[in-house]
Order: sequence, then structure tokens, then C-alpha cells
Amino acid sequence: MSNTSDKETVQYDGPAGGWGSLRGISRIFGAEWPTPGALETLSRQNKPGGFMCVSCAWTKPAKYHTFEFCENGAKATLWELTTRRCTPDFFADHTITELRDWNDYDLEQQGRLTHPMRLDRAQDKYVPCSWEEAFAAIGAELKALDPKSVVFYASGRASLETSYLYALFARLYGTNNLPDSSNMCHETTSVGLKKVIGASVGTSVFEDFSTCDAIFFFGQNTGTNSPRFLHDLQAAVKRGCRIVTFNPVRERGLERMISPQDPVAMVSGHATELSCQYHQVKPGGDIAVLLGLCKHVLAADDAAQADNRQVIDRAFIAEHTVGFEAFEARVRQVEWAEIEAVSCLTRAAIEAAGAVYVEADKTIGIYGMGLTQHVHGFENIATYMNLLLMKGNIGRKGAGMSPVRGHSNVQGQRTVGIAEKPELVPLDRLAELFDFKPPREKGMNTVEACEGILKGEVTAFIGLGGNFLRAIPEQRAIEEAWPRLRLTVQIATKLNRGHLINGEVASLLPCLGRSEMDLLTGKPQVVSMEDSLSSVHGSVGKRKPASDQLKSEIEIVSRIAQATLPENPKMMWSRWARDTALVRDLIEQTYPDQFKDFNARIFTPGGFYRGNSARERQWKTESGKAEFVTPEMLSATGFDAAPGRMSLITMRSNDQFNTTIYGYSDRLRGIEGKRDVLLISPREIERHGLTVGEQVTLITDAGDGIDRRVGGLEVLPFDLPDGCVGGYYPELNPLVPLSHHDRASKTPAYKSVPVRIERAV
Ligand SMILES: Nc1nc2c(c(=O)[nH]1)N[C@H]1C(S)=C(S)[C@@H](COP(=O)(O)OP(=O)(O)OC[C@H]3O[C@@H](n4cnc5c(=O)[nH]c(N)nc54)[C@H](O)[C@@H]3O)O[C@H]1N2
Ligand SMILES: Nc1nc2c(c(=O)[nH]1)N[C@H]1C(S)=C(S)[C@@H](COP(=O)(O)OP(=O)(O)OC[C@H]3O[C@@H](n4cnc5c(=O)[nH]c(N)nc54)[C@H](O)[C@@H]3O)O[C@H]1N2
Ligand SMILES: [Mo]
Repeated sequence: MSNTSDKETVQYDGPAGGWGSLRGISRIFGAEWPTPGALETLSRQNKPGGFMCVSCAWTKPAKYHTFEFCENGAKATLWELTTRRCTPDFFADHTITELRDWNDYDLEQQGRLTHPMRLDRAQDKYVPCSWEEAFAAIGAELKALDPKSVVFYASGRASLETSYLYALFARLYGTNNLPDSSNMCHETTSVGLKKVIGASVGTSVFEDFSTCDAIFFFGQNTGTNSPRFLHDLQAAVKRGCRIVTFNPVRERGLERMISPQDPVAMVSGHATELSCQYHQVKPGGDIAVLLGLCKHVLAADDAAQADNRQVIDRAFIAEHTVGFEAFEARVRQVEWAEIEAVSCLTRAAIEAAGAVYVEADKTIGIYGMGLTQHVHGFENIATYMNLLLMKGNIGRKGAGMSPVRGHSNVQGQRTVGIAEKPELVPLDRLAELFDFKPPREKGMNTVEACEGILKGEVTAFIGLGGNFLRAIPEQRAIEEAWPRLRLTVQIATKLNRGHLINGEVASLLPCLGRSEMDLLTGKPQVVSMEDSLSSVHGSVGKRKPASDQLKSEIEIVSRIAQATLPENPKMMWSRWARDTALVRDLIEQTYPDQFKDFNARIFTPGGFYRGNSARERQWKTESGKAEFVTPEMLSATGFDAAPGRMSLITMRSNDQFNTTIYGYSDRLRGIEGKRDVLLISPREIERHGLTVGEQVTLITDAGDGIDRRVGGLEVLPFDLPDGCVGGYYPELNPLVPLSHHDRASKTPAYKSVPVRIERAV
């Protein structure tokens, strides 16, 4: 292992999973956890005929465990099942200006929203209104606005059915402005994989994890963000598969775990070691590492050829790819010294990882935000793909590229039309089905929507879930510009900061959660979602809703559409809102290859696979082949080293789901009771002349003359490579410049922000 951990830093000594994960749930939901209703709901989570977790997008296996949920999935469900209510009385007691000073945790702690509310500017309060009033007001406003100036945002939770209708509504209205949380997340994947292999999502399926020989991990934190995946990793390791991890932070979940499903291990405390090698790469050092790994593969192939063997799959490269020669030349030319300098890893460490790759017949490549959220995120992913292509690891059982997606239906929302890029949507088919002329010009993605808001070109924002203002970069400037919007509409389950900065006309519309029954029909709500491995699952919500005023997301979207659009006999909004099976028929008609027999297959155990051309070695790229890309840079950060400049990683704690803060424990990293911290290595503490526990300010070092700073951060010694610091998202989002994003996809570069540390004087 390289960079063995430092004893002076905060640490967590236990494994992931185990009793700690059960305690993690009880600590937060102590009072609500034991209710029979909550346990009953959790026992149906992620099983065929049950409801699909609202937390991460990891797949739901056909052969499920008794409790097919994890610590963080349980937190997400209990968060939705809470008995607390955020009622009109609460809003009567607090002005909006006052609530803006509350923190994220306290806002969401008020519980589920219960009534439709509208902004009363004179009183500076939200006041209750009827649904009819709300829809009429929104429709009247939208009719008066230029559709090209209206933004339809979606956070990746809403079902396939709601998402399909939401995108259809936006296009009937006249715009492709459909940014999605994916634009801040795996957009690098959507753009990058599409360019290099012609499929915008991962190529692996669940079965591949049972036969692969090696799994490489770059920048994905399984223990916190997709814990159910730990079981599959544990099973893989037990049958001899080797896991190699590259991550600046020693994430406990990837080191060792105890399955809470395994009584013997729980009692004995016997943990499984997951990664056989763990390399603490410097943030943004992955292109260099990957070139080093490819260098090792070439060297191994050179040596093998002397005995008439080969390591590189030359037949695959010749038949299926373009660009290998240029890439090979670059790899041979790059010096180990350069690789070591950029990655902060030794040649020996990278060669040790390379040896695992060379020995493995079948390798799966996993990655997450540690690769996507960089200025050269595209090159991160393309170089990773090069490594896999060299040994023909794409389109082969037991191998493949597997980005781990974020929100539970974020991948599916893209599949059914929530996309600002019109070329990704079968517009001709929509035109035919609904007899209209869909807009053909490109819409705004998240960064472009923010630019439009700053320039005054956006007039309205509709949010289908999420906490846009807290999740985006350049938070302060955008909050300042936001009140210039004419209309803001937020469809949500809980109150968050994004609801407290409003347009001139604003409404806050409370919706059902996924576990709840639909009140419109009085029947269980059946919806569907797509997981990270492209399998589609039905989900049934049976619980009594948090309030009798709640509407399903699909009904809310349909009613806004009805209030806005002219009559069209083909648009049967009321029927669709009552019967989601009809919407699945529309999805099937729009995407006949991927959603064949959708309604018949919706409850297939383990989901039904919607297919992936690259898995079949059909390359829907510009060249018609898989494309090797030769990266021009070694570092993905997009900025140079300078005296005092540090690279900031913004991280998620184990007690949060994005901007939702469940609690103040990041137990797998040993950080308790605080989030306003600056994580920094003891070496860097000394180098900067800091004292452990002192409060410092971080200032963005972007050289654009804009003052961005966040103060009150406690210096905490943490095991990190030199030259970088860490801290929590969303608190540190004001530091991220809007222009600091992946060049190809505009995914914000949240994992390497140039900053300086300022001491209080
Ligand atoms: N409990 C919980 N589950 C979640 C979420 C949540 O907030 N909480 N969020 C959901 C969403 S929307 C998403 S997108 C996913 C996010 O899940 P992940 O993709 O795991 O995202 P992060 O936790 O932001 O960061 C991933 C890892 O990248 C590492 N890293 C940072 N910079 C670099 C780098 O330059 N190189 C490498 N190799 N590694 C780096 C970090 O140390 C961290 O371990 O999780 C989803 N699931
Ligand atoms: N600095 C930094 N910034 C980041 C990231 C990072 O790693 N670092 N990660 C980025 C990533 S990967 C993402 S995906 C974005 C997340 O951005 P978003 O998806 O916009 O944010 P969330 O925090 O997931 O949204 C939480 C809110 O969603 C609402 N909600 C919850 N459940 C439901 C539901 O069922 N229906 C509806 N209608 N509403 C619901 C609740 O009101 C809750 O307050 O943030 C991005 N921002
Ligand atoms: Mo995400």
C-alpha cells in the first residue's frame, strides 16, 4: 500500500457495515426507527413488488437479502417516513428572511411539507393556497413568458413516468431547457462514454460481478454512497477477485467491511478486507496514474511478445477501435518522473496495480465523482476507457466500465427524455405521437442555466425536486440574481434553502414520497426507475401519505401542463396522472427497443435490462469504432501549482444525502459532531504554520478578481496527500467558480477547486 496512514490524523478504526451501521441509523432516527410501520416499509425496500429505495442507484438483485437495505438507504427511507410535519402554522410563525439564517439540517428537520403554499411578498411569508389557485397562477405566468427563458430542472428522483411527462410538457411548451442533477454529477460520463464507446451509460451488468477477476476503483466511495454494493464486492473478494483502489482519502468502506446480513461475522467481528491495494492519488492525478498503468501494460506486452505471448488484445484493437497508435506513442513517451510528480504515487505503486490488471483476464472499471468532477473529467474517463480497451475489456462477460450513478433514477430520467441535448431524444417520434413540432435547438444545462440567471436571460425556474441553489457552484452570486426571476415553482417533500430564495411569483408544492399511496386514485402508486446497471424496476408505494393534501409528482406535472398548454386531444393529462400504466405505454411507443413489453415486465425480479450497444460491441460513435483518446494533459485539475495554492476536494459525509444533512457524524472517517472543518494533512498543517483546532478561512484562488470565501473552518488533521485539502459539500459551494467545470460536459469541477488558506489575524 502506498502512503500508509498517519497516526496523527483523525481515524475510524472499525470496518464499514457491522454494528456501527445499525447504530448509525438508530442514533438519527431513535424515536421513529422502531415503529412497526417503518420496519414493514423497510422490509419491502428494493424487492420485487416492493418499493425502490430513494437513496442511491445501485441495482436491486433478483436474489435479495432478508433486509435489502443499507444504513444509508434506511436513513433515506426513514427521512421520508418521519412523523414530523412542516405545516402552514410553521410558515405563519417564521418569515422567509428569518428562515434563510437557518442551516440545512434544521430546515429539513421540520419534517414533511403538508400543504401547497404560495409566496406572500408583503408579509415575507409562505401562505397556504388551494391547488387550483396554485396551478392557475403558474399556468397564467408560464403562458406570458418566452418558453426559451424558462428552466425545467429535475433532481434525479422522480420516476420514469413523471420524468417522461415532465420532459414532454417542456417540449410542448417550447423548450429543451431540461437541466438535471446529472449535469453536476455524471454528465462527464454521458458525454465521455458516448464519445468513446457510443453508449452514454456503463456497460457492466450485475452478473459480471460474479465472474470478474479484478475490479478497479477510481474516486467512488461505496461505503457511504452505495453501501449495498459492498455485499457484491465482499462476495467477489471471497471468490478471489482482486480490488485495487485509487482515492486521495482512505475510505473505510473500500478497505474492509462486515455485512450486517452475516450473523457470524457480526458476532465475531471478522471483517473482509476489500481492496488488496489502496493508493492515495493526489486529486486530479488520475490521468497520470492511468497513463502509468497503460505504460505498465505496454511493458508487460513487450516482454510477453519475446515469448510469443501477448497481454494487449491486438485483434480486438484492430477490429473494434481507432486511435491506438497515437495513444501508444504518447504512453511510451511520457516519463515515469512526470507521472510520479502529478499523481504523488511512486512508480512501484502504480506498477503493482498494473500487475493486477495484467494478470486479470476480466476487469471491471468503477468510478464516481472523483473522476467526473474535474476540469479534465472527460480525459479522466477517456484514459480509463483506454486502459480497459487495451485488453478488450468492453463487450465481454465479466468485464466492462461501470460508473456508479447517484440519485435513484438519475440515469432513467435521461433515458426517457430529460435532456437539454435534443440529439439524445427521439424528437421525430414525439412529433408523430403527439402531433406537434418539438423545439430543435439545444437547451440549457445546469451551468448554462446559472449563466442565464446571472445574465437575466432566464425568467422562470421549475424545480422537480432537489435543492438547486445549494447544489450549484457560485452559490452567492446566483442567490443574489435569483429574486430577479419572475416565477419560481418548487415541487418538494421537505423544506430546503432553495425554497427560501424566490422569484416574484413563487409556489412550494408538496408531493408524495415514493413509499406513499396515491390519493388521487386511492390505490398504491406504481412507478418505475432505472438503476446504475441499466435495469428497470417497478416500485409500489403503499403507505398512508404524510398529509391528505399531497399530490403525486405525476399529477402535479400534469396539472401544471394542463394549466399552461392549449387543448390538444392527444394529451390526456388527467388520465395519465391516474393511470401510470398508460404512461409506460407511451414510453414503450417512444423507445420500442429498450422498453418492449414495459408493463408486462415491470416487476421482473432483478429488473429488466434495457440493453447497451457497446456491450454488444456495436459502436455508435462518430468513427463507428471504440475510440482511443490521447490526453494532452497529465493533471485533471485545470490549474497549475502556485505558492500557497491548494486543491480542495468537496466531500459527502456518511450522514448526508447530497444537500440533506441527516446528522453530524461522518463515522467512517472518524469525524464527529461538526461539518465546518478543513481537512488537511499534518505535514501541510506544519508547512502552512497552522495549529490543530484553529479556525481558518478558505479563499478561492481562481485569479478572476471575484472574492469567494468561506470562514469559520476548524483545522482538522486528516490523512490526505500533499497539496490538497478537504471539506464538506454543500457548505463549501460558494467557493466554486461557475466557470470551473469539465471542458467537455460542463460538469462542475467540485473535486479540485484552487484555494488558499487564510488565518484569522
Ligand atoms: N448516503 C449517500 N448516498 C449517496 C449520496 C449521498 O450524498 N449520500 N449521493 C448520491 C449521488 S447524487 C451521487 S452522484 C453519488 C456520489 O457518490 P461518489 O461518486 O462516491 O461521490 P463523492 O462522495 O462525492 O466522491 C467520491 C470519492 O472520490 C474521491 N476523490 C476526490 N477527488 C478525487 C480524485 O481526483 N481522484 C480520485 N481517484 N478520487 C477522488 C473522494 O475522496 C471520494 O471518496 O452517491 C449517491 N449516493
Ligand atoms: N461542492 C459540491 N457540490 C455538489 C456535489 C459535490 O460533490 N460537491 N455533487 C453534485 C451532485 S453529484 C448532485 S446529484 C447535486 C444534487 O443536487 P439536487 O439533486 O438538486 O439536491 P438534493 O440535495 O438531492 O435535493 C434534496 C431535496 O430534494 C427534495 N426531495 C427529496 N425527495 C423528493 C421526492 O421524492 N420528490 C421531490 N419532488 N422532491 C424530493 C427535498 O425537498 C430535499 O430537500 O449536487 C451537486 N453539487
Ligand atoms: Mo449526483
